[in-house]
Amino acid sequence: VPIVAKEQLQDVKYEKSEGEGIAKITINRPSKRNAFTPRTVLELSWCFADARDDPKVGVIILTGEGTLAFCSGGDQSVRGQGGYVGADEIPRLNVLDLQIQIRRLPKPVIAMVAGYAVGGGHILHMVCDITIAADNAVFGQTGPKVGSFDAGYGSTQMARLIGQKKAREMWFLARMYSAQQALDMGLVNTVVPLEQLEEETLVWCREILQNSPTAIRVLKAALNAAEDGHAGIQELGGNATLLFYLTEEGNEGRKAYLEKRPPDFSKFKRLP
Ligand code: 1HA
Repeated sequence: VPIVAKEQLQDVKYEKSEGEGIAKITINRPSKRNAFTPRTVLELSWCFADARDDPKVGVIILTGEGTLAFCSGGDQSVRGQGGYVGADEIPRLNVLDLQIQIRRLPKPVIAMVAGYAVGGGHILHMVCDITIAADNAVFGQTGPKVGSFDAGYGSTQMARLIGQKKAREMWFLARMYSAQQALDMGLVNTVVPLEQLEEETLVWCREILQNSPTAIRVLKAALNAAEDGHAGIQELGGNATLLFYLTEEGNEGRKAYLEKRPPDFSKFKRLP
């Protein structure tokens, strides 16, 4: 069943702060260390789409329920042949679509990590724009131990974040790393005592919300652009079109077409 309303959410909690511009998306499967199934991913995707489309939302927090885990990756108990299997019995790797959705979302997404961020859950925090970690956070890739790997952003984005040597270490040995080690590697932005995690995350959100939404939107696209190839240029280019549509020059073309007259661009300056 496709998700069309908040009332349908089972695996995920979705909250919006009244008047503050912050949306919070919480993976709510604490008994499984917030592992995701295809359904969880579908629900997360619905929340991110809502947060993207809501003009009142300026920043999004992604987190996990409880203090033991942010997310432990794909739920191995529903892993079948060819992917993770949901009610429709179709094996899926739909978290890959979710990674793209977070990356392309024109608003900052902040991962708020307490406890384990491992496997596919570790990749989710890496594709977020900023990571605030509690001092009990543990980071790692388990793929080579459980027969999995992410050869997409899970590899390329990791190498960008921590460098090639460290990325190879993290994947080949599949060790766990403390919050402090993650900070030293450049994997997270800051580490705070667990009791202050939410408070500190809100401080970062509020600081971002005071700044120009357009500047932040274009910067996110710019920071993605080179690494995302044609898709990255398209994202950045879309921002140029958006800004152009807001100008008088852009609107002269549309008006002229509708008025069935030639466009008159003569008054628009060619700046150096
Ligand atoms: O690599 C990909 C993908 C690649 C390409 C495209 C798509 C991908 C999609 C997904 C993934 C992956 O995520 S592969 C990696 C899958 N994840 C893991 O290998 C992590 C497995 N979990 C653990 O290593 C540990 O549970 C833990 C380090 C996160 C926490 O350890 P802790 O605190 O000792 O708790 P533990 O007792 O192990 O777990 C609590 C309960 O949660 C257990 O269930 P119970 O015995 O109470 O019934 C445990 O089985 C369950 N659980 C935890 N993580 C998962 C899980 N059950 C299913 N799947 C899990 N990921």
